[in-house]
Amino acid sequence: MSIRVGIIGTGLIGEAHGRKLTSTIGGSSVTAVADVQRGRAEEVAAVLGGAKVFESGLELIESDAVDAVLVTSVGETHAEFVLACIAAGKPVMCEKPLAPTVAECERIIEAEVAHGSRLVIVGFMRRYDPGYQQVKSALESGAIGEPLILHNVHRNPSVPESYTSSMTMTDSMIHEVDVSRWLLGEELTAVQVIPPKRTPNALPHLQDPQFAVFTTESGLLSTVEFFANAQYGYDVRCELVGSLGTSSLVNPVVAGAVTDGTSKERVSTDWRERFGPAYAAELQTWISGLERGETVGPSAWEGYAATCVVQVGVQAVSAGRRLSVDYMERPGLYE
Ligand code: NAD
Ligand code: ISE
Repeated sequence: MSIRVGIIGTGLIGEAHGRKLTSTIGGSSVTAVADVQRGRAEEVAAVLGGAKVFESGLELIESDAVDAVLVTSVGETHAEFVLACIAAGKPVMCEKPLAPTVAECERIIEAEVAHGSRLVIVGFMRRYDPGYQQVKSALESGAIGEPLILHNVHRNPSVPESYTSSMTMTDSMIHEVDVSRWLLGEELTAVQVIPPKRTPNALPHLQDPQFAVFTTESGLLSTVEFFANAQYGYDVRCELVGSLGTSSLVNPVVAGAVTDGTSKERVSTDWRERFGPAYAAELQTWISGLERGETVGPSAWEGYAATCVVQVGVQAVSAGRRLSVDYMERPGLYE
């Protein structure tokens, strides 16, 4: 049986996920799309082999032609669509953030708990990246001993004018927040932001690069350098320092050349290329789970916890001191 997916938000990642669902992912088809920019939805529908274009995301969710929903619209719209999916009893994969505010995430958790079973997964694709998975395996095998410090680097070649200093937390570092929780297996309980010297290439309104230190329940540190206008490429690094050794993420080699006695490797230019295989793996895992009647992927709790941390992180940007993060009690559905 093919899972008929409806996509809400046919921008950059909506189109990229749609292409994967109609080509490389087994067991799915894209039957419906919706976007407030109707012309854009029509363009993407044609690329995806003629999906039906709906007037609104809410209409798409109600349609009998849709078994499962992919929410890839802008973050501010996520909660409304995810809540409508839960009300309709339809599985939904929502891109990060689950929602930009803790209050919205709490409403989603309450609705899913009231529904009684899991329907929601969140697009934290780095968990599916072979490099991150190897770092996790090195830790779990005991090879590097007790985990002590996680160092993360996240560099984008550039960001649009609309990108704000808060977005360094809510849009970008949210990935490191999720990776830290997932790799270390603990909640993050505090965050401090230490602004480094600004690059001359920073947008006038943007603190760039940005540096944060997250602390876990047991006192492990996770450091993050986020550099929005790094110019040279899209570069993500991660090193887990343990009591007996360290484990580092190795970026996939996208192309190389050896000339004049010098070896050169090309760096990815954007997230779509760097994490292409991880996006495919997360989508395939979701679809294969749905075929078996299961919801497989990072839960609404994972989305909620990440938003709790980045919401405090945004305050920490201006507070200039370490702030603590609090959570609601974890419902049994997410144990
Ligand atoms: P985008 O701006 O390219 O696309 C967003 C689309 O949503 C636009 O086409 C816009 O018209 C549409 N939209 C806005 N409001 C809508 C509404 N009410 N109903 C239907 N459509 C609506 O942005 P993007 O880069 O594709 O990002 C979309 C989401 O995906 C964001 O939440 C972003 O954080 C996330 N994202 C995740 C990753 C990742 O690595 N996991 C990468 C990029 C983006
Ligand atoms: C974007 O929204 C993403 O999620 C990318 O993975 C990230 O690298 C980038 O910084 C964000 O803007």
